[in-house]
Amino acid sequence: MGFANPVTAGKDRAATSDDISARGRQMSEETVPPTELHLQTEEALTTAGGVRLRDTDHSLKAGERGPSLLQDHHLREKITHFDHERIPERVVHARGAAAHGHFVGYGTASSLTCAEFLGKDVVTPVFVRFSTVLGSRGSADTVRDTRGFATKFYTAQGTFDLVGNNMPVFFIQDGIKFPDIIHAAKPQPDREIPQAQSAHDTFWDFVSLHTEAQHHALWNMSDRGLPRSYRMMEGFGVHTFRLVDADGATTLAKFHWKPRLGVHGLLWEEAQLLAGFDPDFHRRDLAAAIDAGTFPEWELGVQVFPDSADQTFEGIDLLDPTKLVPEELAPVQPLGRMVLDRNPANYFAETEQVAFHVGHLVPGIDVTDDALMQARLFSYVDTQLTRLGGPNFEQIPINRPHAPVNDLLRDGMHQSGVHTGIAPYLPNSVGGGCPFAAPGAAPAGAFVDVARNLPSAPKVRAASVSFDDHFSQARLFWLSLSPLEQDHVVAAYAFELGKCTVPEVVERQVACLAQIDSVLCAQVATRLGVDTPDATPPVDEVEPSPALSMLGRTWPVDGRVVGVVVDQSDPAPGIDELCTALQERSMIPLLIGPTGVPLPDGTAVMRRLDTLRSVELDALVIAPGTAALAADPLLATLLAECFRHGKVIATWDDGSLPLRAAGIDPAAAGVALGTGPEVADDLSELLTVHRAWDRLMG
Ligand code: HDE
Repeated sequence: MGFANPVTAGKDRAATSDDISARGRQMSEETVPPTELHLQTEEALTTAGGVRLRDTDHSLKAGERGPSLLQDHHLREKITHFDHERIPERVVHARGAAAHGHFVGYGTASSLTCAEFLGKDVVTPVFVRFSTVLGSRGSADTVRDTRGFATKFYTAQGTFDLVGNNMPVFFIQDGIKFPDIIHAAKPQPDREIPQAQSAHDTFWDFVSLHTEAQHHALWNMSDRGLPRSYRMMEGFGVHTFRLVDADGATTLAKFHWKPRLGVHGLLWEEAQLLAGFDPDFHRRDLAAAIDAGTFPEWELGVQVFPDSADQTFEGIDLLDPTKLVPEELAPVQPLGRMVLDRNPANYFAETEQVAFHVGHLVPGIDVTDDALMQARLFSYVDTQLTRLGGPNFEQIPINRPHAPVNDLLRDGMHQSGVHTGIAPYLPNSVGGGCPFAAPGAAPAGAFVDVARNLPSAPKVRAASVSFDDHFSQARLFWLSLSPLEQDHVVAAYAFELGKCTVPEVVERQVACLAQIDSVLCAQVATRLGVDTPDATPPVDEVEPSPALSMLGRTWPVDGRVVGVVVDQSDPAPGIDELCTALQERSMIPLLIGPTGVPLPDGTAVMRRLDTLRSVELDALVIAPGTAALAADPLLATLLAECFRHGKVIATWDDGSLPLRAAGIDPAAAGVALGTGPEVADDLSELLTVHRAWDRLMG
């Protein structure tokens, strides 16, 4: 009699008890137990101790009607394990999604750093976790927030973690303020409201009092706070790092990730709708793009600056993480390319248990004295002790270095290594003196902390006067945005401050806006119905940095989702050709119909008009044969939303009838009327700028 596993039984044949016994013998003969447990590949259900189970559906009871017996060790094991399935979520960045991939160096960094993974054609596996900052694990993806962009490079010289964000500046100049900004931004402690957003009194109370946060807050109010996709975000190391070349010469550097697909945002209304319609929008988008083979890609680059005694560049203090260096002053030099091409197999094991640490540095990359970075060097190990249950979190598979590990760390909670030898200390003689510290610095040798002379200075709790300027770069960012992006910023401030209930907080923040720009301040104040204050002292003039605007360039359309509306009752020819044309251009067609019935050729219709909103799409095509849908209010809503959100809309033949019925001008910007499925060409051309911006500008 075989073990009837309902999952596999129908596919092949049920395993026989002989098969299972043979496998059991084989496993017991293996000297090392398998490391990948519970793959659901074995036929027989077992306890955690590997003993086969006959029944996991009924407790052991005194008679069929109970009561249950304390003796039931299987019940207790199952429930106890379940009771402890959750681990503490991250204090910040709890909500995330991740992917595996690889990084290939261009070899362009050799004059800057001896880090081997940046060498020409060196391929390094990576794991990247993207995240929001404020929300809990179950919060929505599309909230207005900073996004984390953390990359683990499993290099041959050990693990390097670049734990950055999608914005180049940070709220605070010194890590000692981190608990304050996070307490202010997280839900208010009395009622734990609001979830995952900064639109509340305590956040604006803090940033209006602690004005070094104004620059980062402005980035949050811009479209950067609402990424269209993780695939379409820039990444920034934020801090200035110190690179060390093979001769020990040093350079200061800021890391940048540039997405191949460009930087794009959602509209605020889209983000809000998505929080209800698809709270997993970014998570799903990343996984779906990888499944579809349209692998997300970024180029890693650096801005470099001389390692001068004062650590400033063009008057910008490089140790102040609330400041960026405009690319016009220091261009980003490409170092290599990263591709994400594999989704995690298990969210908990990989995405949840991954532990990044800014102290994971490799030879050739060192930190600077930035007081924000210095505090992070402490925090990232400390936090894992609670979150991952002790000091052995580096042994969890996703965290294991790919370089050989030969440390002297022993024992502790969740130790999974079986260390041999009797001398886990140095110096020793009974262990042959092993392991030896590597002689000399990289490349042949070890990581060596860069020796720097410290200025003679008193021990103080203070910041340098160069940190006192809190507004000029916020102004620089504001002036660098296009008028449409500026409109979005005004609307964002008006929304957020409109949610505040304490008038003094609103007034103080509006006064801060006056220090950034009088137009910004006046527009927000007018919307809020409060007075417009003057800037005191008057604002300084600054040069804008056009590179900071997200508009004005064209980008590949890979992985863009194009809805194709069809009517299964009367499908016209050409739908197939259209979908093929979209796929050939690396876009993802999503067939939408009034019902879930497949097309006559068996092609599945993935969405019904009553289960879809425009927010899921980047563009919409109305195929021919849909004239009968012209009166369908659901299609009218879909079209109106697509139009209002500046989405590209295309039709051919009588596909334009629903468009006209919805009152949309076929001559409007971003609308393509074709004569056949070749309309995919016009559509992809229009999509290269992301949206029909002219339509949105009215
Ligand atoms: Fe973090 N940060 N952070 N942070 N951070 C964490 O580490 C912290 C800062 C960033 O996907 C925590 O493992 C302090 C700047 C990302 O797992 C924690 C300070 C930047 C992630 C922590 C900062 C970041 C974290 C939470 C001020 C951008 C998610 C759980 C000194 C350059 C990583 C954890 C992931 C996560 C502390 C400032 C980015 C608590 C104390 C600046 C992307 O250790």
